Amino acid sequence: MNTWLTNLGIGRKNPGVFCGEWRGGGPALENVSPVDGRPLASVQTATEADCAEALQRAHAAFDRWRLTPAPVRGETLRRFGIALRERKPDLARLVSVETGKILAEAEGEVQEMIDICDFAVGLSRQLYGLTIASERPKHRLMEQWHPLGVVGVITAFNFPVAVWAWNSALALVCGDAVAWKPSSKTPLCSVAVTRLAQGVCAETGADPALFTLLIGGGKGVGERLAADPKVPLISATGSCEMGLALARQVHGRLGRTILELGGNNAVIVTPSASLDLAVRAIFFGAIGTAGQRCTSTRRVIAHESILHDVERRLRDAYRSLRIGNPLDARTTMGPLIDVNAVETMLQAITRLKSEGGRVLCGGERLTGSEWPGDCYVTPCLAEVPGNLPLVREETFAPVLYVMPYRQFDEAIALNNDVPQGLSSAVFTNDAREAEEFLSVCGSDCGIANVNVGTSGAEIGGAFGGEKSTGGGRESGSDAWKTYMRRQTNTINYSSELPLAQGIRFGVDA
Ligand code: UN1
Repeated sequence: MNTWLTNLGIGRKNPGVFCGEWRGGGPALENVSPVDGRPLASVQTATEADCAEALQRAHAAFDRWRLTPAPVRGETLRRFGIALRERKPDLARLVSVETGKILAEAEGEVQEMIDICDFAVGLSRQLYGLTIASERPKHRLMEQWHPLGVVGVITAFNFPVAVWAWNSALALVCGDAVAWKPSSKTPLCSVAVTRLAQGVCAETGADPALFTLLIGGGKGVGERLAADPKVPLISATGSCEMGLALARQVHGRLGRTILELGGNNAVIVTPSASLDLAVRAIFFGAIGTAGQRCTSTRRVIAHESILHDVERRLRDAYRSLRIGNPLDARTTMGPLIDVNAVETMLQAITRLKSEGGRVLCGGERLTGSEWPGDCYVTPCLAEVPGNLPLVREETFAPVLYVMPYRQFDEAIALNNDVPQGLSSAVFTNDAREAEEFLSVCGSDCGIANVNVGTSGAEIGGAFGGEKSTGGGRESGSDAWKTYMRRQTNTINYSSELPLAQGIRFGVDA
């Protein structure tokens, strides 16, 4: 085993369930790296008995944790942030090897975890409720925020640690316990992060079962969490299909969800835009994480007068791109997550041609000793006349569609005319266009940027999208409120019992 893996507590065989102790009696998951197709390590999945025991311990941990003052809870997150800073290089390496994203982006992902820990520490002293003017004399009306319970967090392969951290850091300072079901494509990242958390709990005295981990091979663990009435909130990241099935189950028992599902993110490039900035942002948005971010740029809506210029610049950038081992500092794009992802991409390109799209470059599988393991592709740049049926779908791969517009209204309509509503951007130096894009009749997405690309959001803002993206908000701003229950309190310190709305009831009416 490599030392950097042993430093993270990863062995050849790993238990995949943590609830204060490590266990996992289910079948082993053999994890293969997309970097070279070689097995990394195996992880023992959760059985039904493991899930039951782990959730029971998480509930017991919650019962005590909710009584711990929030700023004291914050101390565990502060120490977790320090542990992450210390382990950043090794953890980033693991993220890179397990997902195939380049090291620079993997480091950025670990940095997102550190940032949200810092945010959570501050938040632990700011879980404010309002005091509201009562209409009755000598009455006080106020609201309090109380912890919710055990929160289920289901994460995807593309951000195997950061999205868990957005949810968990907030949930934990809010007084909740977390039960995490990571993607079965990235189990080792979750084991490494949970081991770090376990160490932090040993320092602070927090119950390690607050950081419960349940690795499952198929849908089992997710469905178990979704069906459990004692899990009041499930935060899930993944495809729209997964989110819809999960929502049916959780909402069917009137549970709460935070859904962060598919995106179909467009960049509008106007005639006044700096094409240099626009093309750099599009390039990062479309190629970053090999087009496997939910915020990836999938569509470019360029004014017809500059369309060919934008295409030429993008084609130049695509052609000079270095594809290969994500650990090599010269690499800009690593492999896709697995062979299935490559097949899906190639099928989408075949369909694109049959629907009337034109491939400008790329879209091929790379073979040869430089690209072992069958997961490397060249990113595809294509021109389309508009939102073709395929373009309206999210293909989770580096495929970028460029389409023309004439009037700015038409560009906004194209931006909005897809089922998803996560992220969007306009590149313009025209203040009216920028304001129009951000206005009530502008972009309908949860994220709308001016002269900033669609991906790479900071943790300080609320993150999430509208329509079939699911409507959830995670990370910054006041997203913490979803992890708590709001209680409205009216306190009477008079010797009368006045009723609201001035109602006189029963007495000398
Ligand atoms: C995701 O792809 O699920 O804004 C999250 C971004 C990152 C997070 C992406 N900060 O691109």
